[in-house]
Amino acid sequence: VTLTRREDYVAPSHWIRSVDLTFELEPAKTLVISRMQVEPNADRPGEPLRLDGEDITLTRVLVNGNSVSFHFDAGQLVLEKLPAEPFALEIRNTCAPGKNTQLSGLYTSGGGFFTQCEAQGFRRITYFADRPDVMAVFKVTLRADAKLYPMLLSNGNLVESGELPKGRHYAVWSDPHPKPSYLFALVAADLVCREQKIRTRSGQDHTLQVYVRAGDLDKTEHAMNSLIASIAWDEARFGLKLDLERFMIVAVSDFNMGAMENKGLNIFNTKFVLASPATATDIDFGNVESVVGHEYFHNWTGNRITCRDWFQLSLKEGLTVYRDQEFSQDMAGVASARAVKRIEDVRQLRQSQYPEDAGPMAHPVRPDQYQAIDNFYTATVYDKGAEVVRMMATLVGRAGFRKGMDLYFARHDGQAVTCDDFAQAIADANHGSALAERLDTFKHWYAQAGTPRLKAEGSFDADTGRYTLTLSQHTPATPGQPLKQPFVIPVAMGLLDAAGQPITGTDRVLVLDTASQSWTFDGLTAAPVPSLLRGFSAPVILEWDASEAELFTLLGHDTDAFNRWEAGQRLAVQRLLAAVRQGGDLVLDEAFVSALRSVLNDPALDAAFKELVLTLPSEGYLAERMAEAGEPIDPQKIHAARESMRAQLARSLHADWVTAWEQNSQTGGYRPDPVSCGRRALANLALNMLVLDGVAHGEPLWQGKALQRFKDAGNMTDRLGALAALVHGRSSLAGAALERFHAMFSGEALVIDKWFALQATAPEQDGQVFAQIKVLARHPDYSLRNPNRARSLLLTMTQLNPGAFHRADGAGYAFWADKVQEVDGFNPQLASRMARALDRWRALAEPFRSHARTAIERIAAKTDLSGDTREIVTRALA
Ligand code: BAL
Ligand code: ZN
Repeated sequence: VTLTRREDYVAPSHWIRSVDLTFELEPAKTLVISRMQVEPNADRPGEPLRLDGEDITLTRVLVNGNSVSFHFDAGQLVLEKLPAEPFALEIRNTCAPGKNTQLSGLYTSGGGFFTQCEAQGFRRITYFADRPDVMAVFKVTLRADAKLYPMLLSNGNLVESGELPKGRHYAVWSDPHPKPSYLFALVAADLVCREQKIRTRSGQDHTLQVYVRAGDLDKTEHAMNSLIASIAWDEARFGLKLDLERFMIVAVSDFNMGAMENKGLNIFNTKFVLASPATATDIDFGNVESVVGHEYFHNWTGNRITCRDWFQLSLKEGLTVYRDQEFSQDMAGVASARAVKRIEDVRQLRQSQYPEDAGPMAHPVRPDQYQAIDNFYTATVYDKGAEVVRMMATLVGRAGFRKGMDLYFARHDGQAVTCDDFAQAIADANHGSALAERLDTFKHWYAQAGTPRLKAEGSFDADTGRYTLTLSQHTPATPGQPLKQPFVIPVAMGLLDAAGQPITGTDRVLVLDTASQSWTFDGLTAAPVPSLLRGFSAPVILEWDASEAELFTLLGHDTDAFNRWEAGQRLAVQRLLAAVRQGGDLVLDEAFVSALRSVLNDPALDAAFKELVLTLPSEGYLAERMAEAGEPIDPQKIHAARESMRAQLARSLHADWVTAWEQNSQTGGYRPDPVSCGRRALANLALNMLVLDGVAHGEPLWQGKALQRFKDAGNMTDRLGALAALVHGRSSLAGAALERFHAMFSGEALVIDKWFALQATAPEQDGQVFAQIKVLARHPDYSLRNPNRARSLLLTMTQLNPGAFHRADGAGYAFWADKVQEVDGFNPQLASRMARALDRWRALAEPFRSHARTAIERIAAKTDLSGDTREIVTRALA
């Protein structure tokens, strides 16, 4: 296994200025002819040209039309004694798309041809300098059977097409924008297309197309609308225009990632394109909007300006996640709906990135080394990377950030650059700003792994009326980084009085850039309640020893919706962890229950916000809080405590849940707008609680109502919500409803994924859920070959159902290890994702810890384990 290091970067020996590719497409053996214009890099004269290639067969190499000597070294094709002047290089090779089960490079899915080249898939198509700093103009000729593959697509513009002998046809595509090989794409398949012509604000005409299988055209309207909205948003917010006449999105059902931003030809996992009210939930509609936006926004942040090397991945991913989050917030509109989106994003960050930062895979936003780059498409690079960009925007202000982006494009359009270049542009456009003044310290966010602990201590001097707030920071060691420098931490805050009213003039953004610092607030008449880290202004863990009274005040009154929600979560976490520690029963206090009741019944609050406040912190989140406190994680005790709290909230708020249901369960004709989505979410939570309580007390009323709702529902959100209430409540009506659901949607792959996932999230009791998951793994509809289907059961269980996965007998881990080994045999990228499930094994209590170690060691013992999965298990055991 070789380690690639950031510090070893050297510019390429040769530039490839243009590529003319011809594909003779056949599943068993596809012929690829690549004609390149190559220019030696004047800074590295006389060096050999090394081309990457993997799982392909070379048949010819010509330099300026003549044969040339070559050899292979470490998987690369090495050409020596090359001309010192620019030259023509022709390579012929074959590949076998029909046998490509890794779904990287050129592969077949559902009888069509598709590609995935990021990060290193292009080398599985032809020999090339497969690195992002080599940017070429591509011309692509596709030749294939006309009946089987009527649509022939590649990047850029269609310049020619026609018939060929023997029932074949061809198409020639030309992309005028130089691009790295990871942005190459082709599609040859039997697809239909939704097309729309638009004229943008600046008066340019474009053709937008969404390509899908014949039966799916009715599920493309939302993706098209999302694309149109994305184009308008990027032009309005950042002045960035669509630079292509034609922009295409293609849906494919076998796909490792969510989607891919290939220039002009985005290829999407069907999960993030297809949406109809009957088959997709509100969450799916939101995801389609954000992923369509994300891939579109890459056209500038990723494609026009790309990464110099893969260590800079967050240059495009962190920035583009930030942009898609801002887009979704702007689409949500009003402040309360924006806050809901922010809470959801933070919940996601803390659920997936915080454990990563605390475990064996901890790495900086800009990693220093990797074995398999595919393993670094992580929550750290994406979601923490987005928080780093958001902090810059906070430090320079909204207008300043726009100026910084303008400068970034002015300086670097058409280049392959680094995270330093980005940060420098934002700072240089904002001289004298809080960012520019401490840019070097700020960049620790790119270099240091680990989640900083931000400690807050307040003291009030009644004699002087002065409140002093002291903030200090500390970041625990992570693998390879024992000592950490202080970060620049923007802390948005304000003070409330004891009645919860904001104290005028106290709203600020404090910037902590040293180990510890104090701020004072004068003229106060009583001790204030601080509201700290508003809007989650930095990706840190806030250690603040708040009193119960302070948290109740914040939950009831803070002007910052994020901190209202956060106060409710803290109150729940304290109670849940106390119950786990005491190993005893959890008895809910009236103060907590009535605070939640007030939120639930507050007519001034949005349903969406109520649903977030009334949803308890996840078992995974609770586990991390325990680990932070240095206590071994006992997933079963956490599960028991959380279930107990759910049952008590179901009982003590019964009348309030009924009211919430009655007020929110009828949302009329389906529209996925924030208000209707919020009402459906709250109605579903209420129904869930009412069924749970009904089953616990042998009352059939709400189980019957849920079944009726399931049958009558006019959209998937309501239908799946009612089914989830029955399944999660362990109602005796659940089994028949599940069968009916399966029969109703047997032809809808994405809905069958939900059917598996729902059962994989059922709250565990006496091992029944795990037993059912094992049965489902043998269901005729189950398959590990399709990534969405594989994830629907396995990743759902390992990520979202700790109660089922973490068993005292270790059977959950053994089952997982078997599946990881099996998947590793044909799709290493998928396997290495699944292999991350026990990253946090060292934080577990016994006997979980020992069983986990055994299971990881069993995976590691597989002799032909892929490099991707080996990196994960090796780090886990290190
Ligand atoms: N670039 C890989 C998929 C994405 O982040 O858009
Ligand atoms: Zn991306």
